[in-house]
Amino acid sequence: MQIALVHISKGVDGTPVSPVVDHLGLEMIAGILKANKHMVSQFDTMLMKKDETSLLSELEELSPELIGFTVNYANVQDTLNFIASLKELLPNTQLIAGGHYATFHLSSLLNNGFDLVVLGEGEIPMLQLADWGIEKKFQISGLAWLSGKTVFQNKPAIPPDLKFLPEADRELLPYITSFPRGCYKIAVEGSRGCLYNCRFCSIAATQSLSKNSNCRRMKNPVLLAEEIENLVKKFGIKDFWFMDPDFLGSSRNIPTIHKLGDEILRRGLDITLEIDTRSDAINEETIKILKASGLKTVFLGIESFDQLTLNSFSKGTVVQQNLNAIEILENHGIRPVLGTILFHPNSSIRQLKREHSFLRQIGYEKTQMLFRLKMYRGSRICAEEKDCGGRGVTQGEDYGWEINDPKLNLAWLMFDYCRTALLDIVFNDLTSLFRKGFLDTERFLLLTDESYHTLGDCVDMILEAIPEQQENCPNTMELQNSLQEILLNTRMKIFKSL
Ligand code: B12
Repeated sequence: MQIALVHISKGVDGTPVSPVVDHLGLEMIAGILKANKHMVSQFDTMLMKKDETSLLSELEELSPELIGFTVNYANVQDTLNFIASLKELLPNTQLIAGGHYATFHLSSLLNNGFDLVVLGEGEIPMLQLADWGIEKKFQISGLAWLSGKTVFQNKPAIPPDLKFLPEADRELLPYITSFPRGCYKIAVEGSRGCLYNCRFCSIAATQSLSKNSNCRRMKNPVLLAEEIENLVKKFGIKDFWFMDPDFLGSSRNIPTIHKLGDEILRRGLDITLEIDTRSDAINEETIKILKASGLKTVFLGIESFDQLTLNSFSKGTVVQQNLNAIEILENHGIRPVLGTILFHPNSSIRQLKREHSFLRQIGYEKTQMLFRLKMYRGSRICAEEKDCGGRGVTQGEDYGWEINDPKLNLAWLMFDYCRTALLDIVFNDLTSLFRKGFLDTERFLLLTDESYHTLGDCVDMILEAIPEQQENCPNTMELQNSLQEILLNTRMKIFKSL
């Protein structure tokens, strides 16, 4: 069968602060389909620098029987607009949506033009659909569709052991290497699933749909090192990003991780690695081994430096573990990128002050610059918090819940005002200079850090102005003017240094 897989990619710039990444989910689906003799073409608008009009005519010409779209919060509206035009050109092609967003928003996607939604992992349902045809949809686990106005939904598929999945199909990788080094990363995976069940997380939510909570499936480390070596040899690629929700996992997984590190080192690949993990999994020995094999950056799901907040998220970590992890990474010269959730339904000014006392020391430039909880539909917090009523983040919205306390809301508004102004320096001014060749990667990153670091000064001012106890809120205009001064100074300092 002829199949197309499409990623209408939004929200990535192809710069050192916002590198392009290939879509491993679609590459894995293409891998299993091709291994089973189906004809598959992949399209990624960012990687291929393709606009939506030319994509439309290419798809019309190809005229596949199935087209799968990966849908997320950032691209859902553009994808829906796109399929509205596509349906006119290819009325008989089945349009399928997949991914985390699709899994939890299947009804609105089906009501807005998609013929099918695949819940959770897509390899097996897509293969069965391609092998058996749409008529057999009743027998294919993980499929949802509309009949009249009613949504029909089969049970989610049982996620397969990773050893049964063929390798990802990397046909689009030659496009990615047209970006300068440092502006792209190649997606690989060592595992799927997470052993934990944090209340805010939609990965845990997807796992629990298929009754697969607290399970982690790992790849064979020798085969994975071989896969990486082949990518290096075939495409000359050097920078890898592990997509695992939690790369290190529990202490039982550590021997496998060490084996992978040793295997990569033994092959002398001279590559860089980035992983996502939890603070309680960071230990000296593992970090030493991974550093030797190329580890450069670790995204740490810190969430908070306030124990009550960590407990309320069912995170299962303590503040000291967060601090230890950061220290270990920095001692080894590895860059931590801290995922933080400072604003959530139980936040208070007192808690923010506690968080700030740590982040002021660590430096806000080490954070991901996202600070407010996103209520992902499907997550426990989204179902349980009355503020949100289970709807979660919807199209055109950022967070999916309101802040009711006026003081906290003011703190957020000021925080966000500064955050966006600093992001603007990086994503507009510095990015444009970088693109014109006035800044190299190293300087771009240095100036980015300098910009983000300023958030610490801003938060000092915000928290000083908003009292914990007193009823009255401060004068917003005055506070905003003072913040603007700090932000203007930062901007000027950065531009003077150029
Ligand atoms: C890498 C990554 C990114 C990269 C993008 C990589 C890329 N090219 O897509 C970057 C940093 C750019 C990114 C951005 C965003 N991301 Co992101 N990202 C991830 C991350 C860490 C790994 C994704 C991955 O490759 N997983 C491994 C592959 C094998 O799995 P997969 O992609 O999920 O695909 C499988 C299934 O989902 C499904 N599937 C996916 N697409 C399709 C399509 C079809 C047709 C079918 C049948 C099945 C199917 O089948 C695949 C194979 O089993 C995940 C967390 C995680 N560990 O999964 C978050 C995650 C997917 N991202 C998330 C979000 C919200 C975003 C943003 C919307 C954030 C934002 N507000 O800007 C943006 C979207 C921008 C965009 N690309 O359009 C959320 C999604 C939450 C949700 N409930 O929807 C996640 C789960 C993280 C989280 N919990 O916060 N992200």
